[in-house]
Amino acid sequence: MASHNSIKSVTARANVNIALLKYWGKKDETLKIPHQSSISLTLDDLYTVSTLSLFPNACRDELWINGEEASESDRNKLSEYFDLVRKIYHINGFIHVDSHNHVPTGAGLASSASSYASIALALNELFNMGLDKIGLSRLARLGSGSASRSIFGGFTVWHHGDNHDSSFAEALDTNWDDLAFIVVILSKDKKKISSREAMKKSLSTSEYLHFVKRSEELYPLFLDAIKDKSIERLGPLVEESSNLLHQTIRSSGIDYYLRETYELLDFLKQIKADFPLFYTIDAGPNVKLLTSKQYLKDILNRLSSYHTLVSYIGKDAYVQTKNTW
Ligand code: 2P0
Repeated sequence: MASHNSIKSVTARANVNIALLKYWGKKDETLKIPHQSSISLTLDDLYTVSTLSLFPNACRDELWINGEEASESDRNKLSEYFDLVRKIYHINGFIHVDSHNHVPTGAGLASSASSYASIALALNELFNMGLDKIGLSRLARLGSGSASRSIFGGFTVWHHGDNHDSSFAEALDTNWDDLAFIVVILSKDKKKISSREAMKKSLSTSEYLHFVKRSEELYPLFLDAIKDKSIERLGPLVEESSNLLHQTIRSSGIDYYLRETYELLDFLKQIKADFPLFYTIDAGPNVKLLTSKQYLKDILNRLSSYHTLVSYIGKDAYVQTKNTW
């Protein structure tokens, strides 16, 4: 494969995604191959823009996040990813990354998915790797599992696969676009236990086997509900996958919910009686609510005492600019 071409700096943008059928746990830690397939929805207006540059005299990879030099541990994590990519794709050169997250700080929306997806897109251009979108999802997965799904807009499925080639995401062919997410921000604190650490702990629990088995059973039901554009069928599946995830995490002695999370879930019971409204919760205390656009205004009125933000369905990741010098 080609090493440097004439392009020396590339800027790419990718949106965050919310898992509807959750990914949790890896059978290959290095390649980030999951035990089960997952399904997500890519959001708009919540995204990362990353500029990757090649400087001739660089002696290590560099990482800047939101205009500030990243911590040594974040830089090392990214450098480990680049080491893996350099090895698998036979490319050379240290890379300077300048990443900007357009996600409200502490909103509990994982930016690792949008970050690594944007980095993968830029890498492909910078090193003239010639990857198609499925290839890009493999490349993004090596950085963070959920990033494989942020290459695509709309509904996306990540096929678990068994190795680097067979584990990739792709878009589900649907034009269902009247959905909206309300993110209810209950805490802005950085989580104490990373998803990566928590996943490892879950693997040794007996609940985890149930998580994988039930997720596999849910998978075709999700596909049917999405194909039929039925929020009444999709919503309960989304809640079941979220509950399954948190039961599994709790069985390893970790609980990402706060008192406020439990209180909100209780409060939601009243609103859920009046509207199609379904919750999903990731590795943090904040709550994401899935509904149809037509009910948004009324639901937001009922949630007026909460800090919320609204997001709709977003598009594929894309390259913004390429520069030579
Ligand atoms: C998901 N999460 O499907 C699940 C649901 C959080 C809960 O993927 O170790 O940052 O980099 O592969 O992708 C968060 O985990 O973990 C995640 P790594 P990642 O979105």
